[in-house]
Amino acid sequence: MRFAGRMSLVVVAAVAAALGGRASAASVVKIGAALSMTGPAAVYGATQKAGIQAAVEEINKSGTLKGVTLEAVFEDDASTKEQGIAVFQRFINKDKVSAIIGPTLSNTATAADPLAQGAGVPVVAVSNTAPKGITDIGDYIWRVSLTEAQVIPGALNRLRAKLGFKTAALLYGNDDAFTQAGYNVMKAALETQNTPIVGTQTFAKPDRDYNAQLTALRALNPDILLVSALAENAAGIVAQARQLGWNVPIMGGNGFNSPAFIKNAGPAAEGVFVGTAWNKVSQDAANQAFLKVMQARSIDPDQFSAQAYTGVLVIAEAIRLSGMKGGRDDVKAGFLKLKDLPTPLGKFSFTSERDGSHDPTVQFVKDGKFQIVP
Ligand code: 1QQ
Repeated sequence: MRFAGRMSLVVVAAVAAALGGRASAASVVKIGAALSMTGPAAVYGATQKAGIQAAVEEINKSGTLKGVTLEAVFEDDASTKEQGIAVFQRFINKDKVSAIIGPTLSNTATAADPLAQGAGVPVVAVSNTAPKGITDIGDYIWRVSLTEAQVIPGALNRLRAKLGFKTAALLYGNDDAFTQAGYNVMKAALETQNTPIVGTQTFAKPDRDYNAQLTALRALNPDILLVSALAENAAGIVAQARQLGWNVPIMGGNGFNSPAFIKNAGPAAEGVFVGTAWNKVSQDAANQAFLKVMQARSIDPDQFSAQAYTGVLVIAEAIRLSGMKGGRDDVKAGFLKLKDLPTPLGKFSFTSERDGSHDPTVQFVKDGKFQIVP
């Protein structure tokens, strides 16, 4: 009897310590990550997930968020609006996350983000690049990824100076919010820069044969071909253009920024240009630290993992700026204060429109890898 009494006291003490520990120490802040693990954007989702996992572990290990532990909850948005909506509902109502990262595609975001806006859950877009229809949904929608409008006009100017092109042709996917928006930006930039557009063709995500469009554009003899496509279509388009023997310089939109594009296009990818939000060779301390973290995990990072990593960094910084409070409105309040945060993308701030702000650059494919245009 005495023995049992002693035991139960020990048990009570242990339980009390555990409860006390939990109450005084770590509150867990959940971040929902809605990423494309299947469907046409799966190549981006895979590296985004790697970036988020690395950032969450690094932040928890560093102890910068005293009393707060981050926890990422991953769900597949399947590259579709329908699944994006279902995942957002789950994050908002069931997992009760403090913030959502994603969804991968702008197309999905246009349908899912309004749910978060309505529920007062902050969203951090880390790969949506359609200039309109994302952050203008409302004051809970924020974005780390630079838009096509922030990247493409400058990239075109750089390439014009380098290549001296005088005319252009356009090829774009007409069934996706991002590929359409990218086309609008390319067209407007060429017009502003007084470069005549000699021809325009379209395709849709399920298409695999682009020979008719490429042949039609080639006959118009443009000096450069601009393509707004997701990675899988991009690889097919570039491979088929080169198979036709068409050696025109090609510049892609953000969909080209995946190593999967290079892998799938093979040698045809050589020389293709793309504006990018991440300067992989940046010597900035924050980028070097990111490269080291990824290397330790045996991951060769891409722009999408760098942006996703940055998405976690801005949420962590927002929590810190809110006095280590991680409620939904604490995170949003922190975003309003965040300024010049060191990230792999450079010193990061939000614009007054809640979009990202940092310097873009231009890369091209050389020896099967992206290299920064010198
Ligand atoms: C978008 C994009 C895609 C190419 C990457 C996920 O930029 O949908 O906005």
